[in-house]
Amino acid sequence: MTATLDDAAQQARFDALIDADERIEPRDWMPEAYRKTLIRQISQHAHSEIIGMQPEGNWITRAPSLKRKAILIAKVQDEAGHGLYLYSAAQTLGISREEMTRQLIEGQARYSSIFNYHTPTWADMGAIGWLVDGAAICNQVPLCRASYGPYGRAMVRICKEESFHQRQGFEILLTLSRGTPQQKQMAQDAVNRWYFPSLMMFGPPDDESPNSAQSMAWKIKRFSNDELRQRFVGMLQPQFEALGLECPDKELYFDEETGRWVMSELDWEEFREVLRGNGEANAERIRHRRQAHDEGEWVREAAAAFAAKQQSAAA
Ligand code: BYC
Repeated sequence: MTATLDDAAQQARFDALIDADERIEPRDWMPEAYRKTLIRQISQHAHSEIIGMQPEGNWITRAPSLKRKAILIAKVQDEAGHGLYLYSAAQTLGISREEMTRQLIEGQARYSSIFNYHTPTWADMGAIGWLVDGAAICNQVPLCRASYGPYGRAMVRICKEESFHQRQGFEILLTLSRGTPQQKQMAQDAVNRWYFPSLMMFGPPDDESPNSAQSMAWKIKRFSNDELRQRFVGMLQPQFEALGLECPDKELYFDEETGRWVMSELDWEEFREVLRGNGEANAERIRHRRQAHDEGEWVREAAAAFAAKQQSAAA
């Protein structure tokens, strides 16, 4: 029936589904701009998961115990899984996995700014789990209700795994904080390095966020960048206390009148530089990803040959 509807009627049906909080599925008609926005956000999200494996992967061989090593391997594997669910969700919109990979390894695609920072100490694994996965959960729980079905459904499982990731990060920091004075200092230093960049994960301030209004109207995003940043800052404060660590933002206070956290100005110039490719680890991340892609070529060839063999055997 959909095929016989003219453009205006199709648009009206799409709008009605969005208004009713129903899901748009791959078979449904959708405006071209909605499709493009989803491909942009979902592919960026997938790339973030895949590039996000690197800062932690860097510590697998150096984790301080067998237990920590096993947990870290499992976490990094989960991130690969998240990348794969998300690439699959993006593929339902008509872009191929090869094209998304090409955009990433040729440096044309965005991925989260946060993965362009180095991880010099073990405490960085704690800070990434607590702050980076914590920010990710805050941003991603509302995405479970995103209007596009395959994206929302992928997010449900991802969020469950992210909760485990966040707790393991918190627990690493708690152990260090209760350890020797040097270990506690190492935890504080890592938190000092990751706190402000993790707040920038939510994206630019609302008045400089060109995509937010339309994405919210389409119910892809449910809250603005600043709203989620506020929520995250509020969530963290009792956790700082439980950890016995200090919040690096010395100017932070809660304004009872407005009901909002007033924080020091984030370094948006640093954010823009990272987005331009000039962060401390941008070049290394892409070089590493390209190398892994090249080295994996024989695996892709073998998998394709095996699939072809199975298909001809079944025919
Ligand atoms: N980094 O209009 P705006 C994880 C770009 S991985 C880089 O507000 P939008 C994990 C933005 O793309 C989780 N770029 O955009 C993995 C846009 O540029 P384009 C990653 C950013 O889309 C491993 C421009 O700035 N999470 O958890 O409405 C280990 C203007 O922004 C960033 C996601 O991907 C940034 N931080 O809102 C551990 C969540 N912020 O595309 C953990 C899904 C903004 O116009 N994505 N930009 O050239 C989203 O929720 C939204 O896309 C954003 C941005 C909130 C990020």
